[in-house]
Amino acid sequence: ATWKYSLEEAIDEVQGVYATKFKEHIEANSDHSIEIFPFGTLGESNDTTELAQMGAIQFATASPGFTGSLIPELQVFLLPYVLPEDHDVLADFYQTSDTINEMLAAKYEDKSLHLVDMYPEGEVVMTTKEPVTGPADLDGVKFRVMTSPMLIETYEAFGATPTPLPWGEVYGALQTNIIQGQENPMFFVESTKMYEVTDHITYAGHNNFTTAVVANKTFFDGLSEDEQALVAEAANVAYDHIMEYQRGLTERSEEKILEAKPSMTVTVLTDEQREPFREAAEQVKDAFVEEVGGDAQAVLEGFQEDIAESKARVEG
Ligand code: 6CS
Repeated sequence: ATWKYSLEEAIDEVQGVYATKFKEHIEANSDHSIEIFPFGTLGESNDTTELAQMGAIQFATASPGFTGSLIPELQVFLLPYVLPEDHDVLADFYQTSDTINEMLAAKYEDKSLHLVDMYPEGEVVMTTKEPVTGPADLDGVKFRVMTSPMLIETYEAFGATPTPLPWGEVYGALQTNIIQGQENPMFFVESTKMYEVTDHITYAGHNNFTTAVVANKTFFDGLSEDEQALVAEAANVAYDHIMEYQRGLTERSEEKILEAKPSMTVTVLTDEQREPFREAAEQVKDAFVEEVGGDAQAVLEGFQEDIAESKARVEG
């Protein structure tokens, strides 16, 4: 059969590189083929997630920045200063975390989705029209966030005026000054030319962009055991590939941006400058536990334990 697989990004961006590897593995080892639908061909992320829930497509890339509205506990990925910064610790964490692969995976099943894989896409940086060295600089800045409520909570705590928008509206909104800032990994700032409509890049070290690959649950449950194992194996191969692919990607993307626009400023906040953002993060974690309720606290605690274990494994 031909399986349809949607992306929130272009084919040569991180999600597309992952999907291409996944497709190659499935096609080399079965009679199935995969048709990839890059961003813009089937709608915004919320549309493609719905298509996957309905079974109109078999696979979708669905980032928690959007699906946190559907499965509130997923917003743990959006909390500032929770995920580790080290590449190898991150690589270990997504693959070994029981909180992700059991607790959160079960929540996708309740929404007619099967969690195939989750992976990080790179440290998130802020790009703005004015320089940012602390929360005071975000005062009055309409800052675009993805649509999950905890991102609104985060940027409120960071001192900005958060403005949730689907991805397709961001470039135009910056161009027309409806918003004055947004956050994304460096590769995406480069590939989508965010540097054309903002002038300053700031690293605050507050998060890494997480995405998820999901399958329609009825479709996945209907596959044979061998086919299910093949999907899991393709995801493993694609995961290893995308983690290797991302080594040095942030630095290379930064160089390309500075070549295209030498006047762009890039600021890595010092530990001291990060302190007020770290303090603000505490109230966002409290809000996550209180407002999301349910398993939110267990998920956050599970995350912290799983991350500590990954750190010990990688650094030990
Ligand atoms: O900011 C966004 O909405 C987009 N950012 C990335 C890195 N991928 C897809 C997503 O839609």
